[in-house]
Amino acid sequence: MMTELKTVTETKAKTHTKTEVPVDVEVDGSVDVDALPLTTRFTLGPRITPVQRAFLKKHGFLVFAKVASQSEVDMIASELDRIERDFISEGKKSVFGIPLFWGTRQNQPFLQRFPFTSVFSEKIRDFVRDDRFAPIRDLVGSGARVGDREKDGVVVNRYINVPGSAYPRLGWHTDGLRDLFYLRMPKEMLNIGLHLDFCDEDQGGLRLIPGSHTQGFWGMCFGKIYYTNGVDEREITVVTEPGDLTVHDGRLWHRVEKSKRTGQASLRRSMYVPYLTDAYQPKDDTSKTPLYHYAGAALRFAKRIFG
Ligand SMILES: O=C(O)CCC(=O)C(=O)O
Ligand SMILES: [Fe+2]
Repeated sequence: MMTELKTVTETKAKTHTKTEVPVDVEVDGSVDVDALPLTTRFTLGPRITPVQRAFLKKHGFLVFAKVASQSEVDMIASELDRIERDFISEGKKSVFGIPLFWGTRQNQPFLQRFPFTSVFSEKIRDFVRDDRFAPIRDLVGSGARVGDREKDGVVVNRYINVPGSAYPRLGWHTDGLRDLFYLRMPKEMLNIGLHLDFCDEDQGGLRLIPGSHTQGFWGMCFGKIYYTNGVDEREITVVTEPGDLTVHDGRLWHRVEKSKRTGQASLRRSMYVPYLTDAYQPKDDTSKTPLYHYAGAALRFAKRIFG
């Protein structure tokens, strides 16, 4: 019988208390996925297990504990600092048509969303191709490739709660807005996120509504108001440690909550790797800003003005 090691973090997300008791539990192949808590942190092995698949199908997300080491997390963080320095000296405003989100921090420019990082860093490019991610690629679809120059590439977000922050949080959305914008049903799409910082309830971070990936087209359009920020009673907090990997279905409603902390202690960095199976559509310096980026920006602007 298949045996799988599971880490469980008990978090009372609903009541927003902070009782986190990580426990390692042995789970055999016959485990009933309904019996697993939503706070389950799985271990990524050589293949995705049936239990992991069932959890993803039911809830629309998965958390894998400590997939990257601290030294890999540090490597990514320092590559970001280098890329930021280069972009500052070049006065860059966008990459391949995708706008850069610049904030300020201690009166210095601070880049809060880095698209296409693997184009600017060989180390990141190698890292996202590591063998340990092969089961994740297979989960997306056989033959899935890393879209270094497609969509927004390997994106890194840096959320921070400081006065000049352009990006302390991100309101409710599904990742299918682009397709909805073109009035077509988003295809099943998995988002693979690597989390560089410890993130508990107070740190804000990823909130999602489990099971909301099954809602269909209208639910994705109108299930919630895009880019609003309120707490939803169905939401859960995804608690992460540096190096944790999350998989979430792009049709799931999710948001990023603002940190209750301020300054350096509020920094949260997440890296999203696009694994793609559709036709190859690379971008370059002549690529135009996609229309849905304007739609997203307009919604965020309207929200700022009208509340
Ligand atoms: O930072 C995260 O974990 C989520 C970011 C996100 O949802 C997005 O960029 O679409
Ligand atoms: Fe998202």
